[in-house]
Amino acid sequence: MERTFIAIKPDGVQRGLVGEIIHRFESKGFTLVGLKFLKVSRELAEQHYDVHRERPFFSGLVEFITSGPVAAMVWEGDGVVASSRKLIGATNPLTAEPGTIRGDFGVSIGRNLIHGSDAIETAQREIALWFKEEELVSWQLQLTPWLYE
Ligand code: D4T
Repeated sequence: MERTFIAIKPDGVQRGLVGEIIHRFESKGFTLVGLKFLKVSRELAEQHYDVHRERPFFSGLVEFITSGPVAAMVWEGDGVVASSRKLIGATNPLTAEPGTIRGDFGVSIGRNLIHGSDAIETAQREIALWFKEEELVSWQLQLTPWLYE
C-alpha cells in the first residue's frame, strides 16, 4: 500500500492546526501509520531539504523548520502521495485553492504550514529519513470496505 510523509511545520503547530490537519487526512479515508512530535535537528532539516540546498531560501527553510516543534506523520492509502498534495494545496498559500489546507489557513509561502512528499520515491526517502521501521504500525482500518470497492 502506498505511503506518504507529512509534516506539520512549526507555524502549523503554533497556529493550533495539528488536530484540524489530522482530521482532514482521517476524514478523507487515509490510514495513520506513523506519528511523532519532535524538535527537528539541523542535520535532519538539511537532509530533508537537500534538494533545495542551492536555492536562496534554503537557509531560511532550515532555520524555520528547526525553530519549533513539528508533527511528523506517515499516512497510507491508494494514491495517497498525489491526493495529499491536493489536500495540502499549492506551495504558496495565497494562490492555493480554498478548501485546501494552505488555501484555508495560510497567507505566505514561508509559512505554508505543512509539508507533503511530492512523489512516491520522495515519500520513501523521507519516511526512511524521519522514521525507524519499528515506529511505523501496519494495521487494517476496519472501514476499508466502506472506502474501497
Ligand atoms: P513542501 O516541500 O514544504 O511540501 O513544499 P512544496 O513541495 O509545496 O514546495 P517546494 O518543495 O517547492 O518548497 C519547499 C519549501 O520551501 C518554501 N519556499 C519555496 C520558499 O520559502 N520560497 C520559495 O520561493 C519556494 C519555491 C516553501 C516550501
